[in-house]
Amino acid sequence: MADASTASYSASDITVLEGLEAVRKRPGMYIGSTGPAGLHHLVYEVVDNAVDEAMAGYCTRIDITLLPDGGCEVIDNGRGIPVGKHPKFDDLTAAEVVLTVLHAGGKFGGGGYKVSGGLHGVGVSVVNALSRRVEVDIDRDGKRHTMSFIDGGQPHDRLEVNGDSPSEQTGTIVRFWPDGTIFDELTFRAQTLLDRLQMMAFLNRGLEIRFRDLRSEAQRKPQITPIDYDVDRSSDEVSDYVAEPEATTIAPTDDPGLNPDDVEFIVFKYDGGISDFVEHVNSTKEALFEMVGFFEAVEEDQEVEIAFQWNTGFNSDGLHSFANGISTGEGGMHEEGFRKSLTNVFNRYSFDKNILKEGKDDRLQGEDIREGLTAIISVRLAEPQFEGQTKGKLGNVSIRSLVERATNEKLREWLEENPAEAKVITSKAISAQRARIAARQARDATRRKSALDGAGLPGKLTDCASSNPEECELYIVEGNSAGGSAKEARDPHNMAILPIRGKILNVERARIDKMLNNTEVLALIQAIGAGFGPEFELDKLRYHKIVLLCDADVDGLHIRTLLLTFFFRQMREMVERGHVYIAQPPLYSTEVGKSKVYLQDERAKDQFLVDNPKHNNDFARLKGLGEMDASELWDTTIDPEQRTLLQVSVDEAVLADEVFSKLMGEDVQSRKNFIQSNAKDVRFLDI
Ligand code: 0RA
Repeated sequence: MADASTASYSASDITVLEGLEAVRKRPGMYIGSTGPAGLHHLVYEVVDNAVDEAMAGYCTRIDITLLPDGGCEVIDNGRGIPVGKHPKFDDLTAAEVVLTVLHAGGKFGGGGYKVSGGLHGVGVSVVNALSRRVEVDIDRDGKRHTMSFIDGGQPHDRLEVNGDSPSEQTGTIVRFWPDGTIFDELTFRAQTLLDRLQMMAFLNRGLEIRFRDLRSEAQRKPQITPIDYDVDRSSDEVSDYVAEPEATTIAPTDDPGLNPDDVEFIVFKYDGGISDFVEHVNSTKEALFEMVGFFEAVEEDQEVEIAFQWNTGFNSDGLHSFANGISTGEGGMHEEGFRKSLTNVFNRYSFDKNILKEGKDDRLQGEDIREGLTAIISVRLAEPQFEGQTKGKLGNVSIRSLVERATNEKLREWLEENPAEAKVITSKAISAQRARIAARQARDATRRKSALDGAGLPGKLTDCASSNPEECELYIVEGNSAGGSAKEARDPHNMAILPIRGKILNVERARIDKMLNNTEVLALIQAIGAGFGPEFELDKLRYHKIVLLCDADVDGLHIRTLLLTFFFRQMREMVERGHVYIAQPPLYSTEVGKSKVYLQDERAKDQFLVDNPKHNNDFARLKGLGEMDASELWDTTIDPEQRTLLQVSVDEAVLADEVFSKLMGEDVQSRKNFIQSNAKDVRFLDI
């Protein structure tokens, strides 16, 4: 035990701490990774507990604050974690058990229709295990109770009453400081948290979620170091990262951060729930009609709500589903039920109303009807079964029939009640059907030329020698001259180069048949070798790393975004599984003595000047990849021993969709706003 001042502990308490030790030994098993995703997971874990209180009907508001010293505070106005003696563990209160025993976060005792995240419900004890300090304040029974832990869950101050609760309120405050010996990096990224919090607010109608960031500018920036050839920084090894014993440091402690009185909360509260969600997603697109459709169905121990609206776009992947507030990105029974019924309802309606002629016209396919559809399916059920590779697939069979029955009945009703809307949706579906048939013909024609089946590789591709996809990397390089340097610089054993000239087609605004006429798009599909769209097969990837190598200027950013949009829309699994990376060529170079030093960006340059106050050469700004010769390009950007690759991640697909629509869609103003507010932040491109 760390602290001699704590009260004595019995044998069962020691098992408790052994449990937390297991979490510290294998953090990845509990929070996925020790990278940024795992770090943010800690916040979600605490917030999820508060949301559970909201789902149970006891909590109406959750406040999340990022503290200047690297901590995070989550306040809820729920019932407060129970503070009485725990029946199973002698000497421990229930609150201490919740904080120190794995999986104890669940609501013990009580019955009824309990709904909880489940998947993420590893419990706040995991947050405790992975924090260097945790403070908990509980308002319950009119009293303020407090306790704290240090060094991964060691009790520091046991639970005690600390006066009365302010104005008879109840609730829980959890403050935690992630452990720098566990995490690769300790800096929270506000936008990542905001995306998730906003999603939670949409999914919990009426719940108020507020966020504020009290960190100064400097405290918000992750530490980065100038490129230094003596340091091994093979930081692209994201998945195999083993935490170094050396602690990651946090922002300087003499920086007081911002005054809470000066910082407004960002507030998410949606009385329209998932209908507001659909409206939000479509706000960056052009809606096909104004109304957002909604229906719901409730059974004894499960319920579904569905909101939907069509836009004028061509994507048929705007269907997003959730179970107990958790994104089910791999779909599952609820999605199956909806898709099947959607197709049937629209075909039935079209034939009944003679929009399609029975026995003469082809049936609409699901993808025809889903073109331009934005829909949110949210189900709640007592014991969700999360399956699939990423545990993002809902397996409960019973929910399929509920969703299917509800959609059969209520969507048909909606169509009858809204004939004008029904008419534009069916016409759109029929155009999509025609385009689909045309695209199939175009694709077949292209196939015959052996272009897409992998047999033919694009002429512009300089392939690598190895044929083991796991070690192979495809560099997609902007411009022919940079492509030339990259060809010379690469390791021909496992690095292939594909130069892309000019702007590739904006796939956000084109249907598939048109895309296939674009040579750059064709070359990408051929080189990657795994098909596209619904026929994309991850197993066929010819390279496990797809690296985008673009200039660090506005044009480069644009091309990169076009490429990411294309991958996200047509090869999404490749992005979701972390196969897409962004190379980071440096922005500056300078001479130190006889050797050249490259600096990644403005911040690295500033840091360099702090570290080398006597430095008196002027810095050269590298204008483009083309300016570096092959050896410079190798040293700064490609050499696996020295490069820093950014792995592109998709946290919330439904919101990533929004980002791409903003960037690439019809709405010019929101695109401008987005680029202006995020252009400097491209280092953290997790969409
Ligand atoms: C266990 C049982 C109950 C509530 C909680 C835990 C609880 C945990 C957290 C974590 C953050 N905020 C929280 N709020 C509540 C049920 C309480 C009861 O039956 O009164």
